[in-house]
Amino acid sequence: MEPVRKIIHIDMDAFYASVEIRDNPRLRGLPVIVGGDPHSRGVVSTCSYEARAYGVHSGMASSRAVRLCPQAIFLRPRFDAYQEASRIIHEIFHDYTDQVEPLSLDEAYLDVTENFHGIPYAMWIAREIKRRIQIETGGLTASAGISYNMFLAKIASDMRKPDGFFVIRPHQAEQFLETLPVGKFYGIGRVTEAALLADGIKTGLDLKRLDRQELKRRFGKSGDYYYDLVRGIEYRQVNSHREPKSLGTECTFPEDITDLHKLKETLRMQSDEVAKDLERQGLAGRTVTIKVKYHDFKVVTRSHTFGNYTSSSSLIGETACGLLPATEAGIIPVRLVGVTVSGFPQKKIPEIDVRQLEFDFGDDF
Ligand code: TTP
Ligand code: MG
Repeated sequence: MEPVRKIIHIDMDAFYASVEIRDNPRLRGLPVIVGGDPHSRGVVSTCSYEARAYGVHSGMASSRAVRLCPQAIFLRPRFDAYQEASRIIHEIFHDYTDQVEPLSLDEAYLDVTENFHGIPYAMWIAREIKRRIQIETGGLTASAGISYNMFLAKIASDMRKPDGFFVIRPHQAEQFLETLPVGKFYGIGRVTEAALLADGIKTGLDLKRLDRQELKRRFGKSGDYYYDLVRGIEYRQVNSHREPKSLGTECTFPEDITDLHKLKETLRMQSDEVAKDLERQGLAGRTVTIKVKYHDFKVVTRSHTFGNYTSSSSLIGETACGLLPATEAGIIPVRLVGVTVSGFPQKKIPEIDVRQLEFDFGDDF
């Protein structure tokens, strides 16, 4: 039988805010918010745990964050600094294995079942990675989750944040999942969560009581996935070659816009940005999508698909502008526009190697 996988999920704590505090230690212990202009409809990127105590969180309007925590230190993001810290932590990961799947600047999955140093326990590796991150980034902390599949490792890394370390062993998984709120299950977003809660399905145990048929009715093709997941079984594998499905950018205007020229100018600039990004990643796509958010927060998207792949800034820009008349922009004031390119060439996906789980894994983790 194949060995049980040993998966580590690492997630930096209050990442952008922690970098800011590292670079300006006088901020330590204070509520620090990193985000867009509170006077100009910016949003919170993240905040220190001290600010979280006031109810501030990622994605919240900066103006609201300031009302909740008027004494907060408000900082604009410095992406270069975050990218540099990200580079360091990803280099550390690759010292142990090539099986690293980055999820974002501050987060990755590692499959350390086999690792470069022959270290037998994932826990040892996770401890060492945490320690090295702290030393090599000049004081940033990460949380680590360890388990035998990706979902459980990710849940585990969230359990003891910040500076967390949490292991979910195979024999603990099912019981652990039974008490987990449904909103924490992989892929269950806010809308699905609300629908489940409305039907009294609150925890993993409630989810486990649904048969395959019912799960398929609720989740479509993913029904089988959830049937297994809630029983602690997940076949996803750490994919070190994962490529983005789309690349895009968007921006909120300081004031609502009705002027079509201005909207098109923004779309062209955004197309240029996306084209550069495509080029950097060696990608080209067939579908151009624009997103328009009206002043009342209603969102529409419009797409066009070509017969060929493109990464041309001017073609993406012209296509994006050409899609604008298919929206009510120019009539209804617009708050945000964005451009996305998707439809990248399909690479052949390797067959998923379905591994048997061995549940009496004991403490050898
Ligand atoms: P997260 O890992 O989600 O958050 P975090 O690292 O700030 O805090 P936690 O301790 O809970 O992990 O995101 C990583 C960074 O990505 C975060 O520091 C800022 C950025 N980010 C945004 O810009 N906007 C967002 O909505 C989110 C969620 C994150
Ligand atoms: Mg984080």
